[in-house]
Amino acid sequence: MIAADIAEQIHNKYETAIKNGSLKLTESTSKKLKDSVSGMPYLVHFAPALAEKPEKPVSDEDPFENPSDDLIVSNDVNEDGSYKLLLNKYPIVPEHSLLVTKEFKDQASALTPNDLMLAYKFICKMDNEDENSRHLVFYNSGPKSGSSQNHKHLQAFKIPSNFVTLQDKLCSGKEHFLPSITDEPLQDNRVAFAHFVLPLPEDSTAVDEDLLAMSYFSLLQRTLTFFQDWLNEKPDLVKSYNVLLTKNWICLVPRSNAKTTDFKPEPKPEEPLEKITEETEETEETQEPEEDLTVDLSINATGYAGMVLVKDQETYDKILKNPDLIDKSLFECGFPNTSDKRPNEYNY
Ligand code: B4P
Repeated sequence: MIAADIAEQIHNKYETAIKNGSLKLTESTSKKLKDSVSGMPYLVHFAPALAEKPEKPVSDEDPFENPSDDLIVSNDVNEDGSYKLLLNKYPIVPEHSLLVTKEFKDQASALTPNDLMLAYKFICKMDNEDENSRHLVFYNSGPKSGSSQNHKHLQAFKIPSNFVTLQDKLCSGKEHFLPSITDEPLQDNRVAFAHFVLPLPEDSTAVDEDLLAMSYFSLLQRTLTFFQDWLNEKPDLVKSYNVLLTKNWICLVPRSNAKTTDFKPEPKPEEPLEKITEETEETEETQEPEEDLTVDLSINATGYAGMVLVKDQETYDKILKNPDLIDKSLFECGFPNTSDKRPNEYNY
């Protein structure tokens, strides 16, 4: 059972950790943007100080095994010996916390019904803090999901006020359902990347382990299908995905790359030499230099709720000029949207 005053405990621990220097909030500026095609809202955090941070942990040590007391909010947050609650040592938003398994478990392992219920109850307790407070719990699973630590952990922070995510829009006014042959999970066909969303019951007392587990596994089944289907074209694919959970919905996103710079575009089919020569002759004088659309983004689960972390000025400038580059990046780190495909076309 999670303590009724857990939000207050996190707040107090965070304030103390900031004061005594055990934790440092990295400064960032934030900008709201919107995709011109899908209308997907984005919140871009620009944190140039993070460019200095190594991408991979510098040592193999597990930071969650014996964390500093200054970061431990609870050693047994669910009072069942399964999870501890820590403060994130390197946050860019205040009170970013981590639900970490007490015993080492692999970050690539599936969420259990107990993990899901704990995450949901945690959100309910945190959202109760005040009526405008909404929290996101997320799980970066597998090497391409954006995760940097292998010890199983879920992360949680408050969704910035007045920020409406893609999933909020998709689920607005929709009742909970489980997918069936006639009812596919929700997926917005205006964004380029695959994502699977289910609304959760409005009444939290109707949500139990079974409902969460059935929702999660039905989305996981669709998510993992990509790794079977793409095996011939991309034999190096490793099973990776993101889970995003709020009080209102659950979303899974299959992942192909952790960073946009890892994306390898499909080679263009070769054109006959004759044709290329002709076209070159005709267009030589009028051709404009192509706009450089490459950006350097590392994307974790939060990106697929529209919250994007940018560490370098060049990428930030490009995104401000052309916010549609975010959809392109989410696509490059995910898989193509499947909302136009019928379930029997991708064989579950
Ligand atoms: P992972 O799932 O493994 O990785 P991540 O959140 O993508 O963060 P990463 O570590 O790759 O850092 P990044 O530069 O992308 O989570 C591991 C978590 O454990 C991280 O939160 C990490 O900070 C934390 N951690 C590591 N060592 C720790 C220790 N000794 N004690 C306690 N906690 C420890 O991102 C930099 C930061 O920004 C991360 O905190 C990340 O979670 C956060 N972030 C990224 N995108 C964000 C967004 N859109 N909004 C708000 N915060 C965001």
